[in-house]
Amino acid sequence: MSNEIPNNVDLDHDQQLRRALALWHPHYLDWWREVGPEGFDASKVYLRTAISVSPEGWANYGYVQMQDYRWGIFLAPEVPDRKIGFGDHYGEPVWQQVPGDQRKDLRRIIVTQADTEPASVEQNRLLGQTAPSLYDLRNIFQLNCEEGRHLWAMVYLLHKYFGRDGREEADELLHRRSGNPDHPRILNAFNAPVRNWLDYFCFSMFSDRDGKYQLAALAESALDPLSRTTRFMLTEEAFHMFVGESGIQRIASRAADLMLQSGREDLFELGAIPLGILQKYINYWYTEALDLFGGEDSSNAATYFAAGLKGRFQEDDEPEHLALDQVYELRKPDGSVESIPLRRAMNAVLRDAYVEDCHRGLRRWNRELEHRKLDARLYLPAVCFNRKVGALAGITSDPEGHILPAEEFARRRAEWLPTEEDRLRVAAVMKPVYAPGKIANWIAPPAKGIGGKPGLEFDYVQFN
Ligand code: BYC
Ligand code: FE
Ligand code: FE
Repeated sequence: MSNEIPNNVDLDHDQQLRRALALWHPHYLDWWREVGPEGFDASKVYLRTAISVSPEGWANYGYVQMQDYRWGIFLAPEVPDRKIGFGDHYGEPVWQQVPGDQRKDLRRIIVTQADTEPASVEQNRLLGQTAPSLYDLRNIFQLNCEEGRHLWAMVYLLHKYFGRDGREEADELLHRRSGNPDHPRILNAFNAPVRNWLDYFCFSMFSDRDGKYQLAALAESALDPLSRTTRFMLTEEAFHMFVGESGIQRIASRAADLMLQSGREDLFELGAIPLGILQKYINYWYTEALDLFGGEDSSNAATYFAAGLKGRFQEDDEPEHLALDQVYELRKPDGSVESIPLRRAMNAVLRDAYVEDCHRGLRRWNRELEHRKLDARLYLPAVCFNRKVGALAGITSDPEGHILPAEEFARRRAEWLPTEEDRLRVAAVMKPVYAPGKIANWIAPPAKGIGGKPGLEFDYVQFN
């Protein structure tokens, strides 16, 4: 089996796990065929496959038909003598098995994380039909395969540590469907349609970055196998965020060039994307991602922190690890401040780290505009804008965070968030470009290629 499924969990000697996987694997492949990337079954894609956790095992590039991708199970190397880093069990040895009283919460966290992985593949399903270049086409397929592998990583935990319940959850993960009203994915943003490449780049920038922060919080977990599997997933996540961040940067850079050349702002007429439209997509996906952190005041978050299940981003850097007798001050747009006991505010604490990280990306995009001496700037909306989950849900405000009467918000919504007309105009410029050396008009070429290959002059995908 280890020939088929690359792993460092000694699959060959784990009969129980082999049995569970032998039943699940064919269903996974059915799921991939049904809702994975559409229309490229016969194509060969220049992909990277993880075959071990060492740096060499990583740089494994070659042409693969996606359904033959070798999805594997990898844990980051064990940290000897690792101790629990926060919460009520601070300083105790980490757990190699799931304690009975933590079973329910751990299962829920793992299932929630797991559910996002196949959801994202389903959301991207049709994008191969309109890729701006072979480079971009290859990258989306790389992300799809790795999100598939992330599902494997979580299913490994369910199969290995949660017995029959775990096997049932693993089956359910292949039955829910993104956007299906009867059987939706668990978190809102993973049911939102990703209709075009602007959605997709924003999704990779903002939703995959939520992935980075959630995985980092789980990498702190007292459950050592969860910590090790999420730590390895994080090494893959870096590329996902790169795809999103550099994708938006390339769109901004192309828009800036065309604005300078033409002296116009409505770039749709030139077959490209106006900055104002890019901004609306940023507003939408950024605020969807803020909702992914859950409520600012959350008893679940407090329970997870106390029990040692989910820590803060880089918990080691915190001055202390109990988070007792402290408060988090949540600023509301009406000027009021809500004091939340720190443990209950862990979702907000994690979200704040995330927001800071997003601003780093924003500064890079704006540098493209500054360099060209354009006055226009992109921005990230206030955290109270367009929220559906948590303490700020339902507040109507403009992107700067000024409260508006609900009617005014409804009237002006189209200034700030994508409309059906915007989507149609975006769709109209997104014609596929599938020839080496060529790229669509609405995006700048990548700064460099993949695996030492050139950015554009390489057939990253071979059609058969
Ligand atoms: N949508 O106490 P609350 C990734 C529910 S992305 C719908 O405020 P809590 C990836 C919640 O379940 C990373 N429902 O928050 C990216 C609860 O329900 P009940 C994904 C939501 O429990 C791109 C209620 O509201 N990883 O990997 O602390 C491509 C009150 O909840 C939402 C994780 O999320 C929502 N947005 O939940 C591929 C890590 N938010 O109990 C992959 C695992 C909350 O009232 N998840 N609810 O029925 C968790 O750690 C936590 O469950 C949450 C916050 C972060 C989701
Ligand atoms: Fe993932
Ligand atoms: Fe990802």
